[in-house]
Amino acid sequence: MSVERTLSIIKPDAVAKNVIGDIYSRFEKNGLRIVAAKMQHLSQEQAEGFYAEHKERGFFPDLVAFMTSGPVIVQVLEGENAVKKHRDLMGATNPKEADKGTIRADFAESIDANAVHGSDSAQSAEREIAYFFNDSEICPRD
Ligand code: RTP
Ligand code: MG
Repeated sequence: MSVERTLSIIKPDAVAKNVIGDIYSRFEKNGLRIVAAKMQHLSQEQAEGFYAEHKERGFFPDLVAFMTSGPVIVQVLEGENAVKKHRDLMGATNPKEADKGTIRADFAESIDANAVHGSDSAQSAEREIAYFFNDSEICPRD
């Protein structure tokens, strides 16, 4: 197994619900370390750039409006198989389809307001981490 990094976002709905600590606790209990973190209210340009891969999709305007509707917490998680482990903890995109005990099953209301984002591959993680953090803002842990 390899130690990887992945980019995680706690979306505006979960920040508003005051469940940041619960979500962080799930990461830590499952062997993921937070090696960078910040709270930010994304601008329209930041949200559009981050989700650029979806810009031709019908849901894109709603996605950007939602992601700019309130502050988010962005973090880099580090651990063995971090990309997949994090996606497994998140659950399916649509909370109605998410497995019991996942973050989206427990906290998400809808496919739009679905509590968290996670990189979907090592390649996406590299791009997404660089989108939000400089090297000097990432603090690897032993
Ligand atoms: P994310 O990127 O936020 O971690 O979510 P994901 O990989 O599970 O899903 P993705 O396909 O990348 O879609 C990004 C976000 O767009 C919204 N979405 N809406 N109405 C729809 O059919 C639809 N499909 C996707 C979701 O909020 C999803 O998280
Ligand atoms: Mg995605």
